[in-house]
Amino acid sequence: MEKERPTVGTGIFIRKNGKILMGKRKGTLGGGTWALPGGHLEMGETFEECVTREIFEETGLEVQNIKFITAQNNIFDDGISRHFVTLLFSADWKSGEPKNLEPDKCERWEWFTWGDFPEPLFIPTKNFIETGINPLEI
Ligand code: 8DG
Ligand code: MG
Repeated sequence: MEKERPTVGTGIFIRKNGKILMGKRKGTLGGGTWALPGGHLEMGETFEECVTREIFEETGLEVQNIKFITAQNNIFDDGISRHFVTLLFSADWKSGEPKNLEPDKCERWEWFTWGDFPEPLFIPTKNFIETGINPLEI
C-alpha cells in the first residue's frame, strides 16, 4: 500500500466593508466550528484557480485581488488523523451575496468584524488569528 502523504488546502479571508466571511462547518473534521471558506487544491490547479473555485462553489461569491498570506502545517490527531498544508489568502469581495451552496458541509455563512469572532473557531483558523496578522490591514 502506498504511504499516505499530507494534502494541500486553502483558506481565504474574504474582505468586505471591514468584515470577513466565516462558515460553520459540518462533518467529522471541525464540525460545529467556524472556519474560512476554502478547500482542497485539485490536480493541475493554480492557487488562484483553487481560491476562485472554492469560494464560488461554497458561497457563490466572486472575489478579486487574491494575495498569499502564509502557510500552515495542520496536523489533526483527534481520532481522525489528517494532515494538511494549508495556504492562507486574502481576497476582496467583488460581487454576490453569500449563499450556502454546500449545505451538507456548512450550516451558514456570516460576515464578522475583525476581533469579534464567533466561537468555537476551527483550530487552524484560531491558530492563524493568534499570530496577530490582520488580513484586513495587509
Ligand atoms: P471536500 O470536497 O474535500 O469535502 O471539500 P473541501 O472544500 O475541498 O474541503 P474542506 O474540508 O473545506 O478543506 C480542506 C481542508 O483544508 C480541511 O479539511 C482542513 C484544511 N483547512 C485548514 N484550514 C482551513 C480553513 O480555514 N478553511 C477550510 N475550508 N479548510 C481549512 O487547515
Ligand atoms: Mg471547503
